[in-house]
Amino acid sequence: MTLINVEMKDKIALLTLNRPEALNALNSELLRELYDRLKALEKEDDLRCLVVTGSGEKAFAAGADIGEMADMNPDEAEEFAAFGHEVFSYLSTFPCPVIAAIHGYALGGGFELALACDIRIAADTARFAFPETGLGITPGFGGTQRLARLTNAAYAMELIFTGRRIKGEEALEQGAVNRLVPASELMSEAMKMAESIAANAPIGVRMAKEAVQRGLDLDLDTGMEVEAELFAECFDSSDQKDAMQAFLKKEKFTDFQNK
Ligand code: DAK
Repeated sequence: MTLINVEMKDKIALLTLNRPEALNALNSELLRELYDRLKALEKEDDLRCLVVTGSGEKAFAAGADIGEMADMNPDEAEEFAAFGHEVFSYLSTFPCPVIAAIHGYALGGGFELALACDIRIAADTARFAFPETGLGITPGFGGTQRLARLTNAAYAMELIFTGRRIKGEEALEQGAVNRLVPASELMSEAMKMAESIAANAPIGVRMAKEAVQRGLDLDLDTGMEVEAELFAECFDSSDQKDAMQAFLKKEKFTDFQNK
């Protein structure tokens, strides 16, 4: 059985965590498969956007697999942590946008998986929390860092220290998700957003993602320099030339070649 289903829909890859009997809990096998699938997808020249979701009605992902972690010794925990970090940072720097489509539970590592994506769309059934401190650990897949950057440090600390479970409305209000939609519209909204990204020039989208991400760790002036450098790289592409020429001829250009 495969733990990650991948469906290509035109230029969009839909990745579905496929472990519904364990609420898509993230074990090493699933993380390994996610990593391998991403590596294979990176080679697809036509790929423009990824959408990540969970299978079943109940969960996006209910966290790292507690059964697997429970008896780990420190060496095993370190290995699990190192590989998990590699997978999550690969996902977050993947060379096209990644949208999380979240329904049901997004807890602990599941919340962190959503936070590692570029954009989050939540269904009204979504429930977010960091239960880790109640299990004697800290969030370890980037939650302490990403939630604090996305919302603010005090809010991230409140959620992490208390383990309080929040609904989509609060996540939206705090900026932890981009959009909140009825569950029945979750996938169509996520695909619609992916399609509008896929309609743009891959080089522009890719460089913009890199500029935003690198800039988050920089002061404004250095961030502007990074932006200028990535802006300049776009001028090496035929997509930029073709799209601008088409504009000058008052034509609409949609035939981006990723070149
Ligand atoms: N791990 C393993 N199995 C899980 C699971 C999880 N996180 N969450 C649910 N399951 C399994 C349940 O054990 C159950 O399996 P069976 O008993 O049927 O075999 C099945 O999924 C259905 O769950 P329930 O029967 O419990 O369903 P309910 O509707 O009653 O409750 C629930 C749903 C989501 C409220 C409940 O399952 C629950 O509380 N789950 C645990 C949620 C949780 O605490 N998540 C955080 C895990 S800790 C690190 C990296 C990562 C992390 C830490 C460090 N480093 C790199 C250092 C991350 C840690 C975590 O995510």
